[in-house]
Amino acid sequence: MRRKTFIQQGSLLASGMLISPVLLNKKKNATSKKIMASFTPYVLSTWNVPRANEIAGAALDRGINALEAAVSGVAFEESNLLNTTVGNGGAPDRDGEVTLDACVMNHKGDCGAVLAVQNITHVAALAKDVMEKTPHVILAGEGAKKFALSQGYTPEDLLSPQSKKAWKKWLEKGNYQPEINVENHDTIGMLCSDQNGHLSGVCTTSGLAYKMKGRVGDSPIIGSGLFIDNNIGGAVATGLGEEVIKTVGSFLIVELMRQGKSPQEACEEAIGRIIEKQSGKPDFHVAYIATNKKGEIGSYSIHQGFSYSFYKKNINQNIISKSIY
Ligand code: SD4
Repeated sequence: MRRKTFIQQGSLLASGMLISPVLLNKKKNATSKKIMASFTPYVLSTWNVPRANEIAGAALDRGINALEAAVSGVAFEESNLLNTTVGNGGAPDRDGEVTLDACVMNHKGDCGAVLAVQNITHVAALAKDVMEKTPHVILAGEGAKKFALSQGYTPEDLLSPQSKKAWKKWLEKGNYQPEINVENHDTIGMLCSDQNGHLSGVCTTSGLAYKMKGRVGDSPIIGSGLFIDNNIGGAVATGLGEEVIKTVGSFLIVELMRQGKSPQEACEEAIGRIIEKQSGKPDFHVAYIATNKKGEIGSYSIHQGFSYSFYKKNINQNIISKSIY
């Protein structure tokens, strides 16, 4: 387990489980003071992404809202050329083109998504822009890129030398096999709870390595790769997207929590729904993380090897998930 603690100058807001009324919101011409409770923020992310988690957590501790914090956290990995499953440097499709998928969902139930976008690194921010600046929820392919350029995003060649080399090697055999194992995934799903106790989430990925051109997985599909209901909780998925889509995994988890299951129980049942359709041990991987409004968290995966990152009160941890096999 990797555990990293970092110290920040005593932020009153970041200390304490639930600091009862500390934020005084003075309104113009108002004689009474509006009192708001401040909740301890936290960040829950798929995989071992300490820096992304820290960035989002520190933003939340400064009072940034959950969605802004999540988008800023995942942006670090989207720019990280060494991460071959997210953003710039992500593994390409069979034709050698990097196409990215992302979605966001906030505490109001608003959402935005971009599918199969080329040449734009920060697709989580782009999904947020779709949500906030268009009347739509989803933009795909060329249309998403055109929108990004209209918003001032800089076009980039996303095929890093490292990813190009790996793709060329794959081409030597060129077997199309939708296999997700520990080496070829790291989709970042991030759930943030802010000082108002509002939940938001983000999911960003380059998808399945060497996928068919035009293939889109679960990650940008609201309800599959990500779902938030601010009254109940949130969930996010990683792994073989086809299996997550078939069971509408993240929505399922939130609905199970609505029925009274803990985040852990809900993740386990959602994995169970995938497994019950298989004969024997599947060779693909799926994992979920979830949180509820009480601040409880859970995670479950099909195979060993999945871990999640959890930040709260300046403590950033990487925790090994429970799994069926
Ligand atoms: C997909 N779910 O495109 C993504 C891949 C993934 O970690 O999660 N990788 O199917």
